[in-house]
Amino acid sequence: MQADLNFFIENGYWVIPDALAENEVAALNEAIDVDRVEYPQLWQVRGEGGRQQSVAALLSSDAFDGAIRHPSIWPAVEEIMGAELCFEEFSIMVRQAYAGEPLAPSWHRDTAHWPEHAYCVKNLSVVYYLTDVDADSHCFAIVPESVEDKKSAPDQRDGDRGVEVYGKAGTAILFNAASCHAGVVKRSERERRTVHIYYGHRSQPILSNHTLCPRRLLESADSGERAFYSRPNLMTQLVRDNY
Ligand SMILES: O=C(O)CCC(=O)C(=O)O
Repeated sequence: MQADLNFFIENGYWVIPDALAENEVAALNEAIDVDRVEYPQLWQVRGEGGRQQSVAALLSSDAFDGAIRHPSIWPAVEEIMGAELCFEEFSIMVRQAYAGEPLAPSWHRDTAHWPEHAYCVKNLSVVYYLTDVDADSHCFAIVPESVEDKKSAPDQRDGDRGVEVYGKAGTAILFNAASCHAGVVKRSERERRTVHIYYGHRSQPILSNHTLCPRRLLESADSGERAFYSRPNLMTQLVRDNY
């Protein structure tokens, strides 16, 4: 773990191969298939050569819950984030097969740096690959940036030094959401599926109102889980308090 943490400190990301077992990947893909058939209206079509995304999957199924605090990633998430760790966002993305002209990746940073934090992380993201990803398929890419560099709040947003991350279905990529990153669309006959989770700190402002968090998680019988979901976004607070 220390070597991986050191890599994270130097580069801002951490890859965990085989984070999900084959049967777990299959179960998630099956739940996605059901969700797309039953609730197509909840899948946003976002262009970018065929990007579809749902931020509502936690509402239609509990099949995704286990990925959020999965034992294969959880020690790393806790180590990086520290004591005030809380839930922010959950979504599923499908990038369809693409036969068009190459698209310029949209390099961006999701959030700000937090220089006062031990690893400069305001929000951590975990991306799970649910399909095999290699040089010929759509992939996640990130510009390596060390904790030391982040302290000077860099704002470069190009992918000149970007690194494409490949891995089998079941791979998890943890990254500082303030790092410059992009989805890279390839000319590919393969669909790519991913789960995207964001983590924050209870003391920090809410990241987004994208994900409505279900009551079964907010009011979990497990005190650790309840603490993790105890700083819901505004939309979740309103639903919890009024409905
Ligand atoms: O992997 C991708 O397709 C894009 C991921 C991304 O941009 C994000 O997680 O903010």
